[in-house]
Amino acid sequence: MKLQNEVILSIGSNQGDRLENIIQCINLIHQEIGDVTKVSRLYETPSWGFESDAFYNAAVAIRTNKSPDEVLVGILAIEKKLGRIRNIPIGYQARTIDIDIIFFNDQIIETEDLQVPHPQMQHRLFVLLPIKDLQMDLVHPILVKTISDLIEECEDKSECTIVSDLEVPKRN
Ligand code: PH2
Ligand code: MG
Ligand code: MG
Repeated sequence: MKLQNEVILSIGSNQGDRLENIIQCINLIHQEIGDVTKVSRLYETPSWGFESDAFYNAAVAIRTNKSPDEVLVGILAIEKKLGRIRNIPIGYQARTIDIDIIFFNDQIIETEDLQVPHPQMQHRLFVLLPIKDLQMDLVHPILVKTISDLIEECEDKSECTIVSDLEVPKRN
């Protein structure tokens, strides 16, 4: 049966073995949330919005029959498995792994737990550049702009460098 939902996830790590964290994360997403169909290149990006070590960032596209809430539950479980400790939020903190839902089909979701599209994505080059690598002709359902448009208009000019290619996990 065809998996119904196309979901774009942004992944970041700035603590521990960043490469290992990102690779493990992609594999766990594939095992536990949905088929990973596309993977961006890996970027090193300066910490945005808080003083901390540089991040590794990437993006993936998945296909899944899970609902947005079910995807979120899966994400939180993977973050926990990869050693993320969530303290009482006092702004941003360094983390072994962070997984954010950027798009869920072209749906607009506003609940207490989840906002999709991710409300900050258009302001963050570390989200936009990896998503452009996916080459999917995505259009932001609220701003009605392509990823290339958003990159062009983005006020974030931070220096994001390509580290390496990343592999798409083998099909189950
Ligand atoms: N995530 C944040 C805040 N700042 N900066 C970079 N470079 N990469 C991130 O993934 C990131 C960030 C909040 O989740
Ligand atoms: Mg985040
Ligand atoms: Mg997050």
